[in-house]
Amino acid sequence: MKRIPETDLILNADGSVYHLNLLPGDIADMVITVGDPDRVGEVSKYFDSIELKKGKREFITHTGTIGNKRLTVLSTGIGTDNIDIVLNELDALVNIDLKTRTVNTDLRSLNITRIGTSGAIHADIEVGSLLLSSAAFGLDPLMNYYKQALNDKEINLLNAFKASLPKSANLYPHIASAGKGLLQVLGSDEQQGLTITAPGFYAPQGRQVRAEAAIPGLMEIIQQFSFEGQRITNLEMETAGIYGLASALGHQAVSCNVILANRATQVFSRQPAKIMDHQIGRILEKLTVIL
Ligand code: R1P
Repeated sequence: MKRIPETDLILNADGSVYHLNLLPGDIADMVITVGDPDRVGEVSKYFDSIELKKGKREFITHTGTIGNKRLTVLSTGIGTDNIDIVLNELDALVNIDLKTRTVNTDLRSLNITRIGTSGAIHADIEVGSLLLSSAAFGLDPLMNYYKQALNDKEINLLNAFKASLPKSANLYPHIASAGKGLLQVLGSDEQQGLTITAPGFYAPQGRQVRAEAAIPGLMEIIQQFSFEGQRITNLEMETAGIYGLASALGHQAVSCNVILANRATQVFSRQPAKIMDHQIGRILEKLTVIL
């Protein structure tokens, strides 16, 4: 069996994966990712017990239980460059024998739920609400480096999105979808939509502060996009990478966007921490039912 070289999968002296600093037994099959390292404790405060707290750089991990269900919450920091690290190292923890450096014959599938913040782009999507991404368009480059197996629905949606972009924009979008089973459980009664994952916060999300934007009208273009009754609902910075790599590696992922801003009405939440706490509680309740 093919041995993965030391420089392709780097391990620390204690055998833990390089960036996450975790050993195989440290994570549960139910993983919650958050962007902000401070949000890890905001999730794990709902755990009945915490068995492990580890971290390195922006990657903070708590593993514990709610009732007799085991779950892990870990921070990814911002952006899909970090998602590349997090998803590959999480997968290595469950699907690679780190001693022999070979891929296990029985592959495990993780349930990965992102609890992140996001901005809505239509006036009718309320600040404070939760929105689950049924699929995401990545304007970031991550999935241009991995082979994807897209279905016809995804190909048609991606082609329609590409056609809506101005030729001069020089964008190479990709698409990836939520894990069907997990989306059904978490999202059957929740607001859903198409998410854009941007490679930045300001001009890449159509914001104008001081530096001049190279793609004028980016916000209007994505607001106007519509394909077979589907519209783009929100912007953030991780979902397309999580969905793309989860699909490529055989994991289920759903991105739960807590809407803190509405870009159409230009409103930002007055109580972001309270809203986040409320939505964390709701999501955990659903996850512990399905665990
Ligand atoms: C930008 O402020 C960050 O907030 C959103 C974006 O995706 C980006 O990571 O998510 P988090 O609040 O989970 O970090």
